[in-house]
Amino acid sequence: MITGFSHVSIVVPSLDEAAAQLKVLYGLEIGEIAVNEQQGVRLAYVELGNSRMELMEPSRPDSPVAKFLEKNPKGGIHHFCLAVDSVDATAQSLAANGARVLGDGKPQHNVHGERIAFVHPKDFLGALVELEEHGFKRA
Ligand code: CMX
Repeated sequence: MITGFSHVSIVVPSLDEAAAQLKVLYGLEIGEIAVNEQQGVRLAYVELGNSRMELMEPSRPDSPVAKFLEKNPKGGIHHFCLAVDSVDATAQSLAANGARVLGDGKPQHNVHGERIAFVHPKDFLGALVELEEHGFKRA
């Protein structure tokens, strides 16, 4: 069951350059940079009070996010993320209703260790959606 909105995620060619631009133009600070090896991303968050923005760059050449940058060299919105009470239960319910949950079925985790899953964009109005277990409550 969807319980809230978690974040919007933007892929950037360079986290350092993105951080500098957000600081100079908007007075926004990025948090600590972390690496999620499983997902192949180096990432940081901009806390916005009622929500957050996630900035990601590839952490290795075969990162899925590197593929995104090949198609969008200047970066752009990659996905948005909804909090759910249970990734497994939500994925099962989606599958039962014909929506495709991406991946090979192995559990995936975000940088906080929470369970995540991605829904095929064609089954969510054309947008890539991440489901994050309890992500909203962490805020
Ligand atoms: N926006 C829109 N469509 C996208 C997309 C995007 N950002 N990324 C992929 N797609 C489309 C593909 O074109 C493909 O469409 P078709 O089936 O019509 O050809 C479809 O979605 C499936 O993509 P795929 O690459 O074939 O499927 P995979 O299962 O190999 O991988 C995905 C899908 C989205 C999980 C992977 O490409 C990806 O982006 N992984 C990174 C996930 C991520 O952002 N993790 C960060 C976690 C952050 C944290 O630690 O907190």
